[in-house]
Amino acid sequence: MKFLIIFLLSFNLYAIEISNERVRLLPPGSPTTALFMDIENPSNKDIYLLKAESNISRKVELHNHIIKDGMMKMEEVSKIKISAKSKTQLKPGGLHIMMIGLKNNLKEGQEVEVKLSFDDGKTTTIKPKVVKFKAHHHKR
Ligand SMILES: [Cu+2]
Repeated sequence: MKFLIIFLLSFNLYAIEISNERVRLLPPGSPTTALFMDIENPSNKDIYLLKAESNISRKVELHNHIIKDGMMKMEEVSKIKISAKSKTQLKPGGLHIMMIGLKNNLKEGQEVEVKLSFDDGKTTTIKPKVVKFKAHHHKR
């Protein structure tokens, strides 16, 4: 019985796997930036990211990009779904975490602390680095 409980606890700890986390470096004076990552859910249950918090900005919001009247726009979303046995990618042009009202200019290579809260009551703190993104071109 003891073994079973320990097994379940450790399984829960690894219900979410985060990789490729990075914060976009923007020119000094930029009021906002975005955080991207891959979130993997190896469990049998859908999990939702509900909240992100960081002390580098006044506000942190979950965002998605939508096409409205032929224009790409950002929109706040209340949660981000990570389906059972799958991976959700937060990436440029798609889902992302928006840091609004940066308190200081971010430096390349700087580590940022971000706390993520999920709907199963768990939280995890990640330390993404600030990185320069390569200019990307839209494929047609
Ligand atoms: Cu945004």
